[in-house]
Amino acid sequence: MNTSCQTLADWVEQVASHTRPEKIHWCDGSENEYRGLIDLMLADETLLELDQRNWPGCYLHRSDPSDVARVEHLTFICTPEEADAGPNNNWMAPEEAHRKTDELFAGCMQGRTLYVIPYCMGPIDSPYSRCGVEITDSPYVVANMRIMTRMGTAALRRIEQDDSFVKGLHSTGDLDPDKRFIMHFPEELTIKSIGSGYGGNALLGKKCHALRIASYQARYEGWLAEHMLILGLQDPTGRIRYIAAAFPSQCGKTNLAMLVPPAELDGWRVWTVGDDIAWLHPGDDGRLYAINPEAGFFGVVPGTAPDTNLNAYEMIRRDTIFTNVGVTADNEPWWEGRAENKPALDWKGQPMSGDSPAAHPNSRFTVSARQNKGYTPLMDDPRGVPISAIVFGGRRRELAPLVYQARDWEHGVLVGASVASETTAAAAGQVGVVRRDPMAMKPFCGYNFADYWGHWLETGKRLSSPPEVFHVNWFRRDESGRFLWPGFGENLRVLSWILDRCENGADAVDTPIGMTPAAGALNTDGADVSAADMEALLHIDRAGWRQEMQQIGEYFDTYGERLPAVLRQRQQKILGELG
Ligand code: GTP
Ligand code: SPV
Ligand code: MN
Repeated sequence: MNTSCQTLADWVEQVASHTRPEKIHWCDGSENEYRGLIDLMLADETLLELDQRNWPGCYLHRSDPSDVARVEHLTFICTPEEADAGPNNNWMAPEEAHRKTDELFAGCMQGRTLYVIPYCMGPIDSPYSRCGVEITDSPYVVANMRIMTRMGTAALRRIEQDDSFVKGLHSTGDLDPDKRFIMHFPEELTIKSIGSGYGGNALLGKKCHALRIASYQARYEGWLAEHMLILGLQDPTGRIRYIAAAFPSQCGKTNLAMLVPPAELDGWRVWTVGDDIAWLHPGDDGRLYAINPEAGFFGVVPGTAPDTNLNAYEMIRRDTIFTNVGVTADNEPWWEGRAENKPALDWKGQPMSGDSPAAHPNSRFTVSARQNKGYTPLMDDPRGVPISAIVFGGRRRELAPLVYQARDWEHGVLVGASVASETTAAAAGQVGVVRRDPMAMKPFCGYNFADYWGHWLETGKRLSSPPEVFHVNWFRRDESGRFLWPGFGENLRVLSWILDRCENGADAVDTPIGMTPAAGALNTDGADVSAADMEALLHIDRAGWRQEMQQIGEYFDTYGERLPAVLRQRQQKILGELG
């Protein structure tokens, strides 16, 4: 036995007798172990070595071409009552879900090694952190989990102390999409994932644990698990304030979290606390505190360029696992947006041909957060950071203005619940279709959204100094498809207006949907944006918004009686004001 935690020892034994692996390896999280896994994967070509002179410690993994994104249609929340999963989730009865997956897991690790990965989401010594153990037969998953989480012996010690952990069972199976399931059993703190080796389907600490299971736990324990970046914004006086922002997948979280200020905004600095997930707790002082449960970044590669995200561009020059990018003739990784060199092979390893991209649109880098220039030791602070503003956003070609502010917490919950965004390559399916994605949690909330909004409203009541709530949209376009807003580093101009608003500074115009920047209140000196574009970006199209608020009302209808009454009241009030 490798642990004093009897529950864990029993579970590993039971899984092993069911899946029949050749070997069992308990991960200690050491450098040596990582090195060994890399060598193993180089030997069987799960990993390909990239040019080690210019890209030290960098490797390429090509996933199965049918396994390149999250699969929302194969992801289930398995609560005893269907209504508890809500219209926002696929539901399966727990017995059926266990039966279906247990059948597929039977004997699936024969000839393979079963890895036991103890991990901690959040700083090891934080009361807000939660542990899990992932069992997997994929060395690629182990290597990624080592970068993405606090993994190994320290986590195991904490698990033995807490005597509680989330059980995540994973196998790549035979990668047959018809035998692929991502099952969540929130009441059992259990995940079973089979048939995919990719990202959020397979690195179970991330979306499965830190969002779906954690959101469910958080509801009963009085906190929030959210799809949010966390950044510290240092102004020219040296003062740092913290912002948490929820945008759907591939809508700009990693980029915003690592923002490099434009030259005109001298003296500002951004510190990255997290780029994808935030766990939020009301503090004793009535403020909301955030920790990032992760330790690394699993970021979108395409578009990572010196002029858009210099910090990320430099961060992934060493000790990075690339998944599904192209390669150059001299064996460097290549993706759309990388200025230098050109691709020889695409992400499938085929010679480049026609217009098809070298890197898959959902190709990813996995890298330790410590390699980021914006790294702050506050990432490891067990208390987390106090949040001044919560920002929701989506990718909307039309309608949603560059920025607006909610009137109060309740209105903020309505603004979050109303988020809609174009679908992206992060999930299998059609790209570019606008869908409702409340709080950017549509694929990740482990329970009924109506109850979740209720929990947000209750959380607000426990905060004497709640964060101000905003909505942004970096993705407005004109008829020709051109982005109206330059985005990336320039987004700092919007963040600085947001921080001013948090202290009742900066002029705003009162509109039915909330407060927008008054003319000239948003500093655009030196920004590449015309006065006409700026006007379009801040314009509130009343007819369009009337339709939008009506659609939000219809969406709320699908939640029936469980919808908190106050959300309906606020939606009706705004609809009335839009005349
Ligand atoms: P996930 O990891 O899937 O959750 O994505 P994310 O929300 O972290 O998005 P990310 O920052 O990786 O950005 C996704 C895509 O949007 C990339 O191709 C970026 O280049 C692009 N992008 C990010 N910020 C901006 C922006 O301000 N303007 C524009 N036009 N594009 C942006
Ligand atoms: C997302 O899709 O929001 C991601 C990538 O961050 S994954 O880990 O695959 O969920
Ligand atoms: Mn994400």
